[in-house]
Amino acid sequence: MNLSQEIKHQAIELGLDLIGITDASPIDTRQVELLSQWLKSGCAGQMSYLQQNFEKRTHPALLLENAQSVICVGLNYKPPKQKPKKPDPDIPSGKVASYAQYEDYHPFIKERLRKLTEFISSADGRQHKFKICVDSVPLAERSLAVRAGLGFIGKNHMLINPVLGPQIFLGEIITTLKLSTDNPIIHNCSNCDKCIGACPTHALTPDGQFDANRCINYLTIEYKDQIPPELAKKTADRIFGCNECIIACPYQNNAPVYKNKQFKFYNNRTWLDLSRILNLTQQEFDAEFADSTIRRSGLERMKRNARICLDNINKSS
Ligand code: B12
Repeated sequence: MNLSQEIKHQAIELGLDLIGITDASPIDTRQVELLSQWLKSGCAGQMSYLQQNFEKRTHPALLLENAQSVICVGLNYKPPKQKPKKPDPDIPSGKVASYAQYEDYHPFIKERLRKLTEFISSADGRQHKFKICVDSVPLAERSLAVRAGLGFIGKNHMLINPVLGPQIFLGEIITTLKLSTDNPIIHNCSNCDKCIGACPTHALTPDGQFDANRCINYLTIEYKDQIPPELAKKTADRIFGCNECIIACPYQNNAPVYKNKQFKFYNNRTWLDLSRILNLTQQEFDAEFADSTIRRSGLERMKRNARICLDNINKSS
């Protein structure tokens, strides 16, 4: 086994589901252009942090001097089949998107990537530098994952692996170590456009655009103000995030459920009791969601979302 093969073997041993390697060159100019146009057109809404560090986002070597390779990994987060049923209909509840039904994926993946860097250092026996990235580092993660052969970009804008589907978290190790690289998978959605039809707010459009301002994930998690009434109506009983463009994807139907049982799935995070959320104190919220991505939206936004869900539920009954 050469070193790249050993690293791949070790990543799977550590409980990651996908691994591929690409070089540390900038992302394709067409994709740089796509990102730039997307930002200029206002599709990022209030996510002003995306405007910062544009050069770094598109060029991994600007995040680590002398970077040679990027090791890209994926963690399957398709939830278990026996999902808990919606609680008692007399207890109004809000739905949580599948990605947030688990413990926070950021520290989980980072810890495995840290162990992988230790393995690489001991296997290679030389001093190399590493930078671990999971979501929050300014880096075009999907573009690099495509280049490393982890999957293709679907019409729902997700990185889709033909076997594991779209419910995959991404992480990377940028390193000064030169490794042999993988080839991209040649694949696309063909004439399927189920995700576009499934988006409740038309955030995805047939011409391939994605407007975050209309995406329920953005509105319920990132958006700081009152959600415009016509979009608030469409969030229905979703209190945190939305899954529609993902569950509409045929690759999702055939994908296996998550394999790494160390990645903690919470039955009680699939639906949240809305009146309970409205009555939580800051201390209770912090304690309950300390290890959850739900923490990101903050208590005030969760209460705003809960009020919208209650309003929608009352109107529909
Ligand atoms: C901002 C952001 C969001 C925003 C905007 C989403 C979006 N579609 O851009 C909001 C809050 C709405 C969001 C929602 C979600 N997100 Co988010 N998000 C990000 C973040 C931080 C930046 C993404 C970004 O730069 N967007 C701008 C657009 C223009 O860039 P892009 O989508 O990455 O697209 C590039 C490639 O797709 C490529 N490309 C486009 N077309 C093609 C075609 C071909 C052939 C090729 C080769 C490449 C290519 O070019 C684009 C420009 O570089 C990344 C983490 C990161 N650092 O990258 C996570 C990330 C994309 N999100 C993730 C997840 C899980 C989600 C959600 C499922 C749950 C959630 N967190 O709310 C939803 C899914 C919504 C959706 N359908 O995209 C995962 C995606 C994993 C995957 N399998 O794709 C990431 C990678 C985080 C992670 N580390 O796992 N997210």
